[in-house]
Amino acid sequence: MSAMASAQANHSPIVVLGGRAPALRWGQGSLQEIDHVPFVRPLTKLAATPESTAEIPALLEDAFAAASAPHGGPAFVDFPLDYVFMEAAEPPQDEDDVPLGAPAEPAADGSAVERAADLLRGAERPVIMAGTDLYWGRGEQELLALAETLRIPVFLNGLARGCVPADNELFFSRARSAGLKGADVALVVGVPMDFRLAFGAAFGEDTEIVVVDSAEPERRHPRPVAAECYGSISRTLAELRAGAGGAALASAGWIEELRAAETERRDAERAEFEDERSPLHPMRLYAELARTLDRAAIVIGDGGDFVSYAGRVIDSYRPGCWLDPGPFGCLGTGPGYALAAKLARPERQVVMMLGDGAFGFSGMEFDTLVRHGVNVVGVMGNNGIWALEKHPMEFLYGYSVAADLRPATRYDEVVAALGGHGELVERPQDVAPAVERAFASNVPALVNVLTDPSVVYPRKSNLA
Ligand SMILES: Cc1ncc(C[n+]2csc(CCOP(=O)(O)OP(=O)(O)O)c2C)c(N)n1
Ligand SMILES: [Mg+2]
Repeated sequence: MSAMASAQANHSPIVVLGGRAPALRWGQGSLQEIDHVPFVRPLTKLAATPESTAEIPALLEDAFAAASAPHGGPAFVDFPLDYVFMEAAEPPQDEDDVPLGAPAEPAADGSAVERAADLLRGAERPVIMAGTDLYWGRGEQELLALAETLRIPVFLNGLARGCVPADNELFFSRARSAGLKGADVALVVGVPMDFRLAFGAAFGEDTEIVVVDSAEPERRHPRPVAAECYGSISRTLAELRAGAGGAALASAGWIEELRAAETERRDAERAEFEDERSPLHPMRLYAELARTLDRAAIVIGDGGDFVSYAGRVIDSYRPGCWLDPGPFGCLGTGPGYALAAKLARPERQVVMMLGDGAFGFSGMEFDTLVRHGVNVVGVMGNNGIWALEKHPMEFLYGYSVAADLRPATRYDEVVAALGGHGELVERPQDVAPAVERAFASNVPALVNVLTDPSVVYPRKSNLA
């Protein structure tokens, strides 16, 4: 159910198949006789049980269609044991069937797109803030074309990270608050104005908001918006590019201003990247790690503050290269994501950034990785605490409860005992060589890096 809730919040199209006590004996007390459907219904776009063997194929087609229609999400079907062992005729094949996972997407309303294009044409401080549905809508090429043709700075979150390469001159991350606050027109693409965008307050009071998404929003927008374009994201972006004049806006000064802010923030981080302490500052760990990652590395985050740091400083260059728990924020997703990512892209580096707390939720999945020979490298920021819980408690109450783990626990030895490769790292200069050895080990690996529990993450986001 946690996986389904995470998929719901991330708009991940997945179909979950369940077993179920036999229909023939329903109500008589079979083993595990429980109706799953009402439990999972609030988490899914479709949750159903077939009423006969013959119904199974059509119901599964419905489940795949529901899961992949925008906004994507989970669907659930469970199968009564007796129906699975019975037979039914093959249903006739429908010639017009759309292939699974590729529903035809309608175009957005033309007058809304026109209104949006008009706003853009007059913009001098435009920004693009794009998120997860851009990725699912395969809109990255049109986004890049729009940004580069009109000269619009781009900020990305969620699964959209990497849809504009981190070294593109129009990509910004550290300048985000200046960029969103100072924008005259903001294209908000494939991302809801939820807590990650301060419920709309991340933008300036006078910023004109243009919403572009694959489908109507699930929640009301928290502030008035100037235009709403729902339909094929890539088509809308192409139409906006043409409609706004197909040439550079008067944004050169604005881009320069944001680049200066970006550079200033990056320069200010340098001291932390070079921090010499042992146990390590998490930022130093990421600086060291950056030496060993390929451009196409898939980085997965599972943890608290350790992953917040990763989200700030890890650069993505291709779509699908950054996976984190997303807005549902459920710990323990890392090993499952890593297993799937490495199976799908065996030639790529797949690296899991793990908090020691997160390891407690699904660290045993290293056993799964070992048994299936899936060579994922975990890099742990082991600070001996649940920092994201402990530090806020100390700030609010002056003390903390139940947020301490055992200091310097040898999770690397746990992974070695399960048949993987494990290393303990206590000094900054030992990180990169240990990660190199982990990649070379050809088994699932954990580099257990001791990090400083006194480092408090500079948190200011409004979660609630
Ligand atoms: C399943 C689940 N349980 C509890 C939480 C609340 N929670 C958020 S962060 C965190 C601690 C994470 O600790 P760790 O992975 O060590 O990261 P750190 O903050 O220490 O860097 C907890 C318990 C959660 N997000 N998900
Ligand atoms: Mg921790």
